[in-house]
Amino acid sequence: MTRRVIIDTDPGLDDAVAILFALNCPQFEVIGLTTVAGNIGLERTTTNAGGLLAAVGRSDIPVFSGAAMAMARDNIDAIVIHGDDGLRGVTLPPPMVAARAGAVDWLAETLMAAPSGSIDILALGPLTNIAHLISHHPAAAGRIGHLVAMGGTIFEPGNAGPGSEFNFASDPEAVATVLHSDIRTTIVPLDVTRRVRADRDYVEALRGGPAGTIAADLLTGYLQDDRQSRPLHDPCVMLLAAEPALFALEVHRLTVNLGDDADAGALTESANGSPVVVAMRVDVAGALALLASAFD
Ligand SMILES: [Ca+2]
Repeated sequence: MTRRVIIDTDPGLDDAVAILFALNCPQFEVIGLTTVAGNIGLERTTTNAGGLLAAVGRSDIPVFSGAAMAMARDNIDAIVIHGDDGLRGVTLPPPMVAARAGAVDWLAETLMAAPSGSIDILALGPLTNIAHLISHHPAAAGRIGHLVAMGGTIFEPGNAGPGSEFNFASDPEAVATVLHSDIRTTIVPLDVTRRVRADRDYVEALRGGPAGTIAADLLTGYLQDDRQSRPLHDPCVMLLAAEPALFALEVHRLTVNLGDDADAGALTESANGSPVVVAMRVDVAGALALLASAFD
């Protein structure tokens, strides 16, 4: 069955590959992209989102720009990984259609206009937009069918702080807002995303159609510095939404570190934490095969 989805994103190399997969995956009808500052500033993530849609002839899908700043702290960014354009220098065409401002208001209007529970949100960046939606439009937020978010780590070392993951460290207050909400949420942490890795042979095999070639070019940028393989963090969100049986899901009771220390945004298991579904293991071969299948 096709699910209507909105992708909330900060592209970003692995975001871009995740979006291309979703556009090619028959399980999804992508009804819009909302952008957030994260991997790089908001202006660039918004341009990248529109450019990606233009590159694959899908400028019928609207782009709405959202939060330029985290809820309560300064932005961090990931230029070292993603390059200063967020895409490691892969050139996309300019957007065919200008993005509009007001992602959070558009999310609210769209959710209110659709049957309750009929739209899922696939969140690939800091959760700032979703948290603003919950805070300012709680009735609309309550109509989200399923929120699947890449972020956090349970047992793996962090990639922002010793125990904190980049998306969640970028806006810990937003994570807390989501965890405290009643939205049906599944978190896809580093424990899973670090297992699903692309190496050069895998990337080259994606080439063929236009979307596969763009995905391969993007991932080639991600593999530079002679790395053997790189994790496909954000695509795991799409893979879980498309084929949950590939993942082992567990309910964990989690709190998020709201301090100012190096581990801000880290998750901790706690008896009085919020229960949330977490993907803890993945069928790696199945996940990589499903991702590649969309680019055949
Ligand atoms: Ca991302």
